[in-house]
Amino acid sequence: MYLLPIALALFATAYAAPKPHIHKPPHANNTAIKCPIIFDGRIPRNLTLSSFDSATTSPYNPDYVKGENTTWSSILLFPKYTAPSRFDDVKIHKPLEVTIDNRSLFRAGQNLQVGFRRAGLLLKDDANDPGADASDAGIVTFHWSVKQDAARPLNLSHEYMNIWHEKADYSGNQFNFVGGVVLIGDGGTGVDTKIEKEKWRVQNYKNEFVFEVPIDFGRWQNFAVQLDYVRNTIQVFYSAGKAPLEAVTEALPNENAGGGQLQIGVAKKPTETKTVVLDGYHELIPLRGEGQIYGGIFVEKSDGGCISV
Ligand SMILES: *[C@@H]1O[C@H](CO)[C@@H](O)[C@H](O)[C@H]1NC(C)=O
Ligand SMILES: *[C@@H]1O[C@H](CO)[C@@H](O)[C@H](O)[C@H]1NC(C)=O
Ligand SMILES: *[C@@H]1O[C@H](CO)[C@@H](O)[C@H](O)[C@H]1NC(C)=O
Ligand SMILES: *[C@@H]1O[C@H](CO)[C@@H](O)[C@H](O)[C@H]1NC(C)=O
Ligand SMILES: CC(=O)N[C@H]1CO[C@H](CO)[C@@H](O)[C@@H]1O
Repeated sequence: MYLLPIALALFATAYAAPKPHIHKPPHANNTAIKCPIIFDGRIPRNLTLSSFDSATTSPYNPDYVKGENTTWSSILLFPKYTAPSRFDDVKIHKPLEVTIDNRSLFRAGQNLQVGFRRAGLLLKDDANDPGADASDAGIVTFHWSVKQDAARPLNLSHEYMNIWHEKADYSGNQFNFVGGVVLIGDGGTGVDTKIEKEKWRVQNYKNEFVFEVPIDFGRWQNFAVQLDYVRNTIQVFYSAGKAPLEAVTEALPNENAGGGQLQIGVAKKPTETKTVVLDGYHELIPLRGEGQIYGGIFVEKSDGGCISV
């Protein structure tokens, strides 16, 4: 077992906190989205891969969180045969795939952090400082949809932490969205069985599983996590395919303080590890060899109980 807070803190040193500027929320009501959008991470159809290398054209921060000497245009893909997800407007948006390979490495000082492979998108206007943007106050719902790429499968014998909201001081996360065999030190069993590994799970701030569902290798799976910063609760919503989301937990007690940023992408942890960050086993991943397809990424204002389902 390793000490989780240390592991997470080191994990976070993969990048320095960016200082984005705050825009007015965009407006889009031609989908199932019904509440004011704080951040829109959906991908306009006219974006090219190189759009993600520039802050003027990318919905995401072009500089973080990616391996040394790589560009987003060499990490991302547009899946050719994947229809847009529930909260994407088929006329306007398209899916995006985040990939990892052996370039997905970070350095802390002199040390290469060989324990994990990561490519992580940050919404361009999502400031790290607590209270610096509207996604850290009131009631906020974080939405994303995932689909699996049969040509670039994740190796679910490993733990994948693909979405999380990380506190501004990197001392912990308000929630995580994880797949695969979750390491013992992260609240999992570490047991590599088919049932155990082929699951998505949402973890609360203590890494306790509050929701789990089998990974669907055919359809989109749509997730939403609602944080109530006033009452300090977390509630999870879910659906598969085009179906409306349903609440799959109550509003459960959680520790939501600390601000921070939504992290979106692929973070593959090692097996046979003590530190997660600096040691452990990884097989060699071919160039863009593993991928996670995303759609419908947005953050909405849920004050007064508003939620898009
Ligand atoms: C995509 O289209 C929008 C709306 O027409 C336009 O504002 C934007 O500049 C275009 N982006 C690119 C990268 O062409
Ligand atoms: C990135 O490029 C620098 C300069 O060429 C090189 O020293 C470094 O080893 C490269 N990093 C990786 C992970 O390949
Ligand atoms: C990644 O693997 C390729 C061979 O597939 C190798 O040429 C390259 O040096 C490796 N890069 C790193 C950063 O390990
Ligand atoms: C998947 O990961 C396990 C655990 O690290 C490893 O033993 C296995 O070889 C990997 N599978 C592939 C196809 O790389
Ligand atoms: C982003 C946006 O314009 N949201 C609006 C969508 O429509 C509902 C009412 O149906 C408004 O309350 C939202 O502000």
